[in-house]
Amino acid sequence: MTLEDLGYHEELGRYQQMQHLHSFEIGRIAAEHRERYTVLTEKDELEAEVIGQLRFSASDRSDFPAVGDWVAVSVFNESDAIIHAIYPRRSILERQAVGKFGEKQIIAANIDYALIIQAVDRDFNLNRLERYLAISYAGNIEPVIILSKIDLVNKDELAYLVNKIAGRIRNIHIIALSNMTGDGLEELIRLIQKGKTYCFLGSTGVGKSTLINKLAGKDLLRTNSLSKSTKKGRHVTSHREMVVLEKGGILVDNPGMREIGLADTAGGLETTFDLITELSTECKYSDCKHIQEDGCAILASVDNGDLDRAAYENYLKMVREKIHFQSSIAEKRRKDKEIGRMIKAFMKHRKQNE
Ligand SMILES: Nc1nc2c(ncn2[C@@H]2O[C@H](COP(=O)(O)OP(=O)(O)OP(=O)(O)O)[C@@H](O)[C@H]2O)c(=O)[nH]1
Ligand SMILES: [Mg+2]
Ligand SMILES: [Zn+2]
Repeated sequence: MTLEDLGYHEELGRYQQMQHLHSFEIGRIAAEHRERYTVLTEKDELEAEVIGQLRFSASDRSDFPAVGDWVAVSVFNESDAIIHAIYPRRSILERQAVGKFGEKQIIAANIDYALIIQAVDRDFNLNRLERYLAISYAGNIEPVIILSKIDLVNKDELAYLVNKIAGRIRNIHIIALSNMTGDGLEELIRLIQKGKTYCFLGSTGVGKSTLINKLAGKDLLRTNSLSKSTKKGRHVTSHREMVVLEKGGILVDNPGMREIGLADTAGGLETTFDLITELSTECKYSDCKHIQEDGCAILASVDNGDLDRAAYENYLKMVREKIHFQSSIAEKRRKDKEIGRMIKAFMKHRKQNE
């Protein structure tokens, strides 16, 4: 495997020089299992841990490597390694950490395309699609919508669903496919380029791992159909994992996601709801919240049917969530500072009494 197969680009070389990282090998994080990482280099697949220094200076999870990260490693015992540094990230796909107040979780780093997969069955949900779009745009990542399991519906039912998406979400590539019949697979294969990284997102059971196995042409990943012992409805994929295609292209499989809480969404909502963004420039007041103000162009468009009411409501919900997250972060920082001050005072006191 060459570094180019792994998605290497020139900025990495420049950074390596600037930071004097030549004495280390460069590799990409392919999987994470509880603070141990699989790192792919030009020659090897390594099992790695982060160096203590990096661990101690980390202020939160995002200072640790994530799947997709480029890292500087030193190798020992042939296949063990220490991660010394993380290269700057070109893009970050992140969400609110589930159940952790004011924290973010990196889903994957250095992603070019987010392949957002929804099955045509009960999984289909436009509000959730918009959530995935928001985190993709916020991370500077191009989203593509994949409607999976189209073997379960007829042509008319499929057209109805595609229209529903198109009626609410503009400027988006939609690929409808079936892993069973192979319909639509060619269209996805045409999208996949050598050296580019594709992150598969979606609920559990929509067929992410099955699709990656199809694209790879072999059963690399465990899927529901292969594990008879797994009960229906249980998550099959348990951790993120990168697969490098022989034909080129890097795919990242994910466990099914239930919650896609918005974290930092700079630009994410504005791009996802581009119609609302456009309309907001026509509101009478420049600080319009679009809830009940006079002369609100957005409310007027909802009333006359130009703007989908459900999209508008989803937008408001996500704006509130974003504001809430930002205030949780501020609160968390305040608390961390307080704890920092307490530790400092304690150390000082201890020194004085030595
Ligand atoms: N009818 C139909 N079933 C499919 C298709 N693709 C996958 N399946 C089935 O859906 C189930 C789930 O597939 P997986 O690939 O494991 O789903 P996943 O998205 O990776 O699920 P998690 O790993 O739990 O997130 C399996 O039983 C597959 O056989 C499809 O195109 N059509
Ligand atoms: Mg899976
Ligand atoms: Zn308004």
